[in-house]
Amino acid sequence: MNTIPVNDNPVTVHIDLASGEFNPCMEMQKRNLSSMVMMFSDQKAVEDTLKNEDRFIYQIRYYPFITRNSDMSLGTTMIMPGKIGNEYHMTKGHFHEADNQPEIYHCVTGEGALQMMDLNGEYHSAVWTPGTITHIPPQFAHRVINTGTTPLVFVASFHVAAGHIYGPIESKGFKYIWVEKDGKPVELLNPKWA
Ligand code: S6P
Ligand code: ZN
Repeated sequence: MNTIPVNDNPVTVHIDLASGEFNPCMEMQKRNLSSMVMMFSDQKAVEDTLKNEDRFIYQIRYYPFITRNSDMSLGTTMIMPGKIGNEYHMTKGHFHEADNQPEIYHCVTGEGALQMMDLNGEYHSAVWTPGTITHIPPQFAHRVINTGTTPLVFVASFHVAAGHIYGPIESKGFKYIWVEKDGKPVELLNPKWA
C-alpha cells in the first residue's frame, strides 16, 4: 500500500463509473476464486472451476482522505458477471471491526443485490440498479451480489478506522444465498443455516 498523505485541504478524485477505475488510486486488491473458496455454497462447483482456472471475481480500489483530525475513505468495487454452480459472483462480505461504524454503498453500474445481517441473524436485502444507495448501519455484515450479465460497480464510503472482520461470514455465510433459478435470480435459505 502507498503511504497515505495527510492533507487538510479539499481533495477531488475521479471514478470511471463503467469500470470502477479510480484516479488517483491509493490501493488495489483483486479477489480470485482461490481467495474465497469457503464463501460459495456449492463446494463441488468451486473445485471443478479451480481445476480449469482461478477465476477473477472482483476488484477493489480505494482512496483514503486523511486530515489531521478526520478520516474518510472511498472505495469502488467491480464484480464480474458469472456464477459458481448456480450461485452468482459476489464479494466475500464482512463485519466492521469497530461496532459504531456504518457505511454507504452506491450502485453505479449493473444489476445486483446487497445483503446485510447482524450477529443475531437479523437479515435484510436490497435489490440494486444504477442509482440505488443503501445505508448499512453499524454491526451489520454486508455483501454485494452481481445478478446481471455485465460488470456491477459500486462506490463505498466509510471511515478508514472501521476495519474488517471476515471470520463469521467465512464460517457460516449469510442466512440466504442468491442463485439463478429458471433464468432468474432468487434468494434461497443457505443450507448452512437450515
Ligand atoms: C469496506 C467496504 C468495501 C469492501 C469491498 C470488498 O468497508 O465495505 O470497500 O471492502 O467492497 O468487499 P470485501 O467483503 O471483500 O471486503
Ligand atoms: Zn464495509
